[in-house]
Amino acid sequence: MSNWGSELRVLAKQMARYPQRAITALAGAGLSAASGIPTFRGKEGWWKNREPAELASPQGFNSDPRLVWEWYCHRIETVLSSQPNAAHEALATLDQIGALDLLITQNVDGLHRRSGISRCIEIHGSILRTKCTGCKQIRTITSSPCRSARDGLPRCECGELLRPDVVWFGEALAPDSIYKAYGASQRCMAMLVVGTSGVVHPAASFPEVVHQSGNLVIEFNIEKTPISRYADHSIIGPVEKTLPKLIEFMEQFGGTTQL
Ligand code: BV8
Ligand code: ZN
Repeated sequence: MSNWGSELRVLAKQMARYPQRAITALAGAGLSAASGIPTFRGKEGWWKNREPAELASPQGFNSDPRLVWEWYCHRIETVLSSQPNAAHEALATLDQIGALDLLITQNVDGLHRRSGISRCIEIHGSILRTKCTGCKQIRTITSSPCRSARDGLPRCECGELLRPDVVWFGEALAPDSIYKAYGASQRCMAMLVVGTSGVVHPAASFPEVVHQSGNLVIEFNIEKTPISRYADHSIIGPVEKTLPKLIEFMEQFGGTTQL
C-alpha cells in the first residue's frame, strides 16, 4: 500500500465512528487539476505571467475589460469542456452517505454542482454565471459570452457591461458565505482541506478555526502549504487518488451512517 494508504485507513476507521454530518471540506483549484483545469499558482497556472490583481479585480476590469473578458472566456471554454473527476465524486459520496456537513469551495468552475453534491457553497462565485454591472441581473451561461459579444465586451439587454459572477480580490465575500463557512468550521469534528495553496483569505483562515477548536485538520495536497503547520495530517499525493481511497475505506468501515 502507498505510504499514505495506511494513514488513510486509520483516519477512515476513526471518522467512520463520527455522528452524521460531522465532516466539512475546504476545496481549492488542485481538486480540479485532474479535470484539466489549470490551478492558479502552479507553473502552468492561470496567473503564470500575470498578477492576480491585474485580472481578477475591479480595478483590472475597469482599466481593461476586454483583456479581462478574454482571460475569463478562455477559462469558461476550458471549464465547459471539462468533467468532474474522482475527487469531486468522492466528496459527493461523502455527502450521500451522510458524513459531509458542508463543502466550502473556492473553485469557480462549477464542477462540484455537476458531481451531484448538494451541500456546497461557492464562496468565490462561479465563472458559469454573469452579473450585469448595471441592473445586477445574474444569468447562468452554457457557452462563452465572448462568442455573442460584438466588440469582445459581453453586454446585458440593458446595455451595460456584463462581468463574471465571481468575488474579485478586494471584493467582500457574500455575508451568507462567510456565516455558513465559519459556522461549519466551528462545529465540524474534522475538516478535509483539499488542493489549496492556503494563501487566499478569508478561506485560508477556516482550517485554523477548526484547529483552534481542537478538531481534526487533514490536508490533501501534492506538497506542503502554509496550512500544513496546523494540520494534524498532511496526505501528500494527488487528491484524485487519495480522497477516493479515504472514502472507500470509510465505506468499508460502515461510513458514518447509512441514510
Ligand atoms: C476580502 C475568484 C475584504 C476570481 C478568487 C488577509 C491576509 C492576507 C491577504 C488578505 C487578507 N484578507 C484579505 C486579503 C486580500 C485578498 C487575499 O487573500 N490576497 C492574498 C492572495 C494575499 N483577499 C481578498 O481580496 C478577498 N476579499 O478579503 O475582502 C473586504 C471586506 C469588506 C469590503 C471589501 C473587501 C477575496 C478573495 C477571493 C479572490 N477571488 N477567485 C477568479 O477565480 O477569477 S481567488 C482564487 O484563488 C481562486 O478562487 C482560487 O480558488 C483561490 C485560491 O487558490 P487555490 O484554490 O488555493 O489555487 P492555487 O493554484 O493557489 O493552489 C492550488 C493547490 O493545489 C496547490 O497547493 C497545489 O499544490 C495543489 N494541487 C495541484 N494539483 C493537485 C494539488 N493537490 C492535490 N492533488 C492535485 N492533483
Ligand atoms: Zn443589465
